[in-house]
Amino acid sequence: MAKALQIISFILWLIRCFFSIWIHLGFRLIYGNQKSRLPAITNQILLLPATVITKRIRQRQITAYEVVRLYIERTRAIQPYLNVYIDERFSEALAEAQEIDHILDAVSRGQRSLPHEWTEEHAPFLGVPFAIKESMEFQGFHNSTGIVARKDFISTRTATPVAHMLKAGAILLCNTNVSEGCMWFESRNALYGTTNNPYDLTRIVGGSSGGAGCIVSAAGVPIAIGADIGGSIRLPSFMNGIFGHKTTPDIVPNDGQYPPHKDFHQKYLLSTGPMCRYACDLQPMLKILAGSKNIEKLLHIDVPVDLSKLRYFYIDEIDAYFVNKVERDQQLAHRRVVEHFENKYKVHVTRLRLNRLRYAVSLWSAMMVDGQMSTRDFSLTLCNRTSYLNGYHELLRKFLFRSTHTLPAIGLAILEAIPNKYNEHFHKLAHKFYDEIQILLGNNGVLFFPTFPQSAPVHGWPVLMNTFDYIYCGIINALGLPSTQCPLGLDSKKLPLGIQCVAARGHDNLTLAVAQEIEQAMGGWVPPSVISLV
Ligand SMILES: *[C@@H]1O[C@H](CO)[C@@H](O)[C@H](O)[C@H]1NC(C)=O
Ligand SMILES: *[C@@H]1O[C@H](CO)[C@@H](O)[C@H](O)[C@H]1NC(C)=O
Ligand SMILES: *[C@@H]1O[C@H](CO)[C@@H](O)[C@H](O)[C@H]1NC(C)=O
Ligand SMILES: CC(=O)N[C@H]1CO[C@H](CO)[C@@H](O)[C@@H]1O
Repeated sequence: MAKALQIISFILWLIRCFFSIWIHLGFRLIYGNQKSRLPAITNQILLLPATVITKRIRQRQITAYEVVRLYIERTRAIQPYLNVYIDERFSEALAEAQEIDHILDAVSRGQRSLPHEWTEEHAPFLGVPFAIKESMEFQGFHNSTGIVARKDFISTRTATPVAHMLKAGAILLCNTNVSEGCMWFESRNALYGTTNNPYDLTRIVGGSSGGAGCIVSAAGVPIAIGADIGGSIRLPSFMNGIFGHKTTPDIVPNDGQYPPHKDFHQKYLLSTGPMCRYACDLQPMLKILAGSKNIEKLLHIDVPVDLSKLRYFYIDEIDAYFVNKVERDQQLAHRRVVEHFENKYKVHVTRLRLNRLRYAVSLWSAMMVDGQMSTRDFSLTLCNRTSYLNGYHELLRKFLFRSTHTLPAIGLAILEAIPNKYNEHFHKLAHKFYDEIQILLGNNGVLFFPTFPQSAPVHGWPVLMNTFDYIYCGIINALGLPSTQCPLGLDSKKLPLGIQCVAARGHDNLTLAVAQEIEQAMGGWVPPSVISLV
């Protein structure tokens, strides 16, 4: 068995190398050497963290109207290059900003008092523009999740975390592209086309919250909401060079998203959470998304963390069949993070080898189906939950150019229906692993872990070449741990590098504190376009 897998793995590697050369040559021929040519960022306000924007609006140094106008202008300017947003509410957003300005002006002239719901405590994002993913409900926006059968679906209500942001004073600008059914890490579908990477338009933005990662990085909004069941916040945050936090499960409500979540997803795998360019925005946003009641589950979220008192671990790669090894540039960046903590805090960062990681894909898959032999849940999702997609039939149609589904979606529909008698075993093993890792990390342990083995691949590439690489993120979902993806500057191809910091369940406080330190040390988000302030 092991020998056979080794041989298959080797053959796949050969095929990869072969295709790699041809595909890269092909891309070179089609696109030439032209990489990112996004318009320049021309205003300082487009470079500020959300929490600084709102402070300046409150102090009347800038108006909410000016902020929203600038971000709308930017979003419009990048759309032809990136194809990132789906529905917009630009004129409503401007009107909301104007209302904020009217009232704040009146307050500063002493003509009235600040409305209770607009105090800093209740509205920490007053006047800050934001975006959501298309699979998340906002009344009046599409909620089709890139599925053609749901083409004309318009949300009639607003998802709870989105409502929480609005109540905190943030202003919604638009929703953004996702992968079909939110189950793949390339944001492409037959409804809205493909979203391009702001650092290099020939590359992917990741998924499923790919549009959200892209628009934040390209300075179309300062912050966005994503959701993550197997990497959907962290993969796009990684590929677009921003911060993304997958929270401890069951902290942020997951309602109002398609596909609808199940109880066991909410308990272990699925987390709705913040995506932003600056680490300082993560914690305030997490608090708002969770809501005042749920955030109490994270007891010490407001207590400052002494980084010299933590225990540190790192894992350099997942050694498993069909999972790619971590590229050299990424490895070097991870080393720099480890060395930074060792030098600055005089701690030892322990290298871990966890044999169970070899089964990461099986563990995640078993958790996704709650240990059942097979499901046809995704096939149901793809057909608007009224019938089942026949994967084989659809694959044939795809080859005849008659299908409106993407190849990864069809592949998943086929795979999930194949009975796997090992799911029960791996489900049990995942729970055991879960208990072990909680004990290992304990109250003060932080684990550095790769987010993805290479920087953003070219379009179409992941289907063949990176099929299982999402598992660097997925295994963290299977273990129900909080994780913050942090950008680490750019590699030799001028694409973002990144790393995850992970902690035990409920210890989001640790990963968020470490993320701020990593930002300080490694420089954080690097703008994908030239800055020429006028
Ligand atoms: C999708 O499902 C809903 C019921 O859940 C049904 O009302 C609607 O007609 C279906 N639409 C399509 C295009 O299948
Ligand atoms: C999406 O919109 C349709 C109405 O067009 C609604 O029935 C459905 O509940 C909405 N939300 C989700 C998560 O499907
Ligand atoms: C982080 O939060 C956890 C759980 O709420 C708590 O037990 C721990 O003491 C906190 N750590 C620090 C350093 O505040
Ligand atoms: C390439 C493509 O299909 N882009 C579409 C993305 O979605 C917006 C909004 O629905 C359309 O206007 C674009 O044409």
